Amino acid sequence: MINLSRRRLIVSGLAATAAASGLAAAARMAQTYGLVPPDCGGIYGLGETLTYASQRLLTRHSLAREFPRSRISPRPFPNEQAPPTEDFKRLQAGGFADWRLSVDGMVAQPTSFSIADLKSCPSRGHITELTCEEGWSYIAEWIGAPLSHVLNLVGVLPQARYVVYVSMEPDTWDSIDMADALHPQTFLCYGMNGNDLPVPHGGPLRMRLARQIGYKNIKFITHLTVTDNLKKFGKGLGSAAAEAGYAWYTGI
Ligand SMILES: Nc1nc2c(c(=O)[nH]1)N[C@H]1C(S)=C(S)[C@@H](COP(=O)(O)O)O[C@H]1N2
Ligand SMILES: [Mo]
Repeated sequence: MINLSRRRLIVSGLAATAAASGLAAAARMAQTYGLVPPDCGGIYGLGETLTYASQRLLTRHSLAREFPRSRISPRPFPNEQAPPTEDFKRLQAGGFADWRLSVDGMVAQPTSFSIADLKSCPSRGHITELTCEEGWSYIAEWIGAPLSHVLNLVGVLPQARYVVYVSMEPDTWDSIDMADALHPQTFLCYGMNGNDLPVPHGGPLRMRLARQIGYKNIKFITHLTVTDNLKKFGKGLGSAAAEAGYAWYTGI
């Protein structure tokens, strides 16, 4: 763990290096400190690296803005959705009693959780804004089990660096680093505005992280894998979105 003054030094080093000797040298410096995002190889690679590295060094522990209840949007807006698969319809018909979230990878004890199991964990809630990259946003109260709590239950190994989360929706997955995974505003969300999470919003279970943009909040999640290396997943860019040209890290 690096302390704050050291962080400041690295950040000013990154900025000074970017100014004096070009972005490539700054990116090399970020690499030295393990702050290179998995999608850094694309056209925006150097910019991605600088955004991610400076955010991680300066604002790792900051909280996203929370709102009073009076600001909850009267009409939250679920985005367009692929038709549900037969498997999903079967689980929905059973009231999601058979829904399972399996957690594996670099953990001491791979475990599978029902929604009831997750509801019996200490709950965390916040009233925050969900912002879509397409320009709309709304404020809602979200509630769920802190991802940090679930990770503690399964015993994350010390070498772990990322959590990959996979939707029941085909080809829909993403990942976050440990700083976001253990962040107090990151949780496995099963409730919204006082009710169970509605299916259009990802019910029975979605990832909810307040420090990143809407598309990182994957709906219908059934599987988490803890890993030290994102190269092993898909095309190695850290998410299906990154494979489609969107940024892997979308800090707000
Ligand atoms: N499984 C799944 N998760 C998803 C999406 C999706 O299409 N499928 N869309 C993402 C995008 S682009 C946004 S902006 C948010 C929107 O959340 P909402 O539909 O609850 O408003 O969900 C994200 N999670
Ligand atoms: Mo979005």
